[in-house]
Amino acid sequence: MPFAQLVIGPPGSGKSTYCAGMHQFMSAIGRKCQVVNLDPANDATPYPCALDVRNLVTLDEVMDENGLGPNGGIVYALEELEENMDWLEESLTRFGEDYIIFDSPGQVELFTHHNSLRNIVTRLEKLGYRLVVIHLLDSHHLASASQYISILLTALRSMLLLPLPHLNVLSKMDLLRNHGPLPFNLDFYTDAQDLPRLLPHVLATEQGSERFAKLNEAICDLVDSFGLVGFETLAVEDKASMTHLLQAIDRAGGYAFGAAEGAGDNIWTVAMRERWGEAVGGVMDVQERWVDARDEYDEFERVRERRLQKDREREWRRKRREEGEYVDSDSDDSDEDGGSTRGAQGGDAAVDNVKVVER
Ligand SMILES: Nc1nc2c(ncn2[C@@H]2O[C@H](COP(=O)(O)OP(=O)(O)OP(=O)(O)O)[C@@H](O)[C@H]2O)c(=O)[nH]1
Ligand SMILES: [Mg+2]
Repeated sequence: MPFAQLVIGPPGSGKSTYCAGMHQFMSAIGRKCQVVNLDPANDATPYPCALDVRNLVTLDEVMDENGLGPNGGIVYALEELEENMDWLEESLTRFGEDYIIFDSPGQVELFTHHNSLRNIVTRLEKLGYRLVVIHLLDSHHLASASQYISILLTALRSMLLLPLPHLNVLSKMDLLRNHGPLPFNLDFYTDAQDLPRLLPHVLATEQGSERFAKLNEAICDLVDSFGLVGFETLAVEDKASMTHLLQAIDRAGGYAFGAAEGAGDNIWTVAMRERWGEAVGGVMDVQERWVDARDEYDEFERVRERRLQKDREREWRRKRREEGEYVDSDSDDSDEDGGSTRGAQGGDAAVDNVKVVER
């Protein structure tokens, strides 16, 4: 009963980067994981690619042979994959029970109104894969009320097309602050409730939107009253963010309730039982880390990393000396209690002085 994620999202929303980050993260917690590329246009994958759809079909071939452009080519290539599911099924058997992450193309129609991807995941489910859809949507859409309404609809549409556990994820949280202040706190957008409060902002900021006021209101009421859409957040290089997200994924796909020991990720099993993710990565933490106090946190983490690096170097030199090797001394070695002389007056003091809560 292997577990898997299907990573979808519009072009450039961060799918391949996420696959690389999640692969790295899982390797660090000891979970055996493979990334499978289902994007025939992915010329250079940022992760070690365990299986590549381009061994079956490439975008260039499809475009040349059928006189198609890139968008039509990708849809055609996915249809080819659907026709050749035996190839995929056979290739996957060599990964046994390993956790699989499927990277996919960014064509929105594939996960809103085209059947190939749905048929492919249905076949995977029949093979016993327990899939969770990770739908990445760029957080810059929060900066515009009408774009936010649009991504609510995209999320809803793919939830209807792909009937699987589904997590919508606002990606690139670390860049959100660059898009100016938001009229609401982050939890307003992640909870997606009380949406009619957005409407005055659509009217105030988007030219010509009065013509669509009733439509926007109806959409907000629809999403609001069914309570189906919500969002997780992600900054792919932030460990707290990845921890929080993987916990949510494991709960959604059932990994949290079985198989964890079987897959060998004991560190993670302990983390889940002790609910680490609840201490970090809550929505208001994310807002503080990436929106309200980003500079302070960045400085805090820079200085802390420098301090840790110095500690590692000092430890390394100490061990070499114990083994009788000659090692150049470092100015910080003179400090007998292991603290950094320079740091105590400079960088390290900054760690203690930064006015953010250490998480
Ligand atoms: N700052 C920041 N940049 C990110 C993050 N995730 C992705 N990116 C950047 O966003 C750009 C697009 O990322 P990709 O991973 O290629 O996006 P994709 O969804 O796979 O794109 P397509 O395959 O073309 O649909 C790259 O430049 C990434 O480095 C993030 O969390 N933070
Ligand atoms: Mg990609």
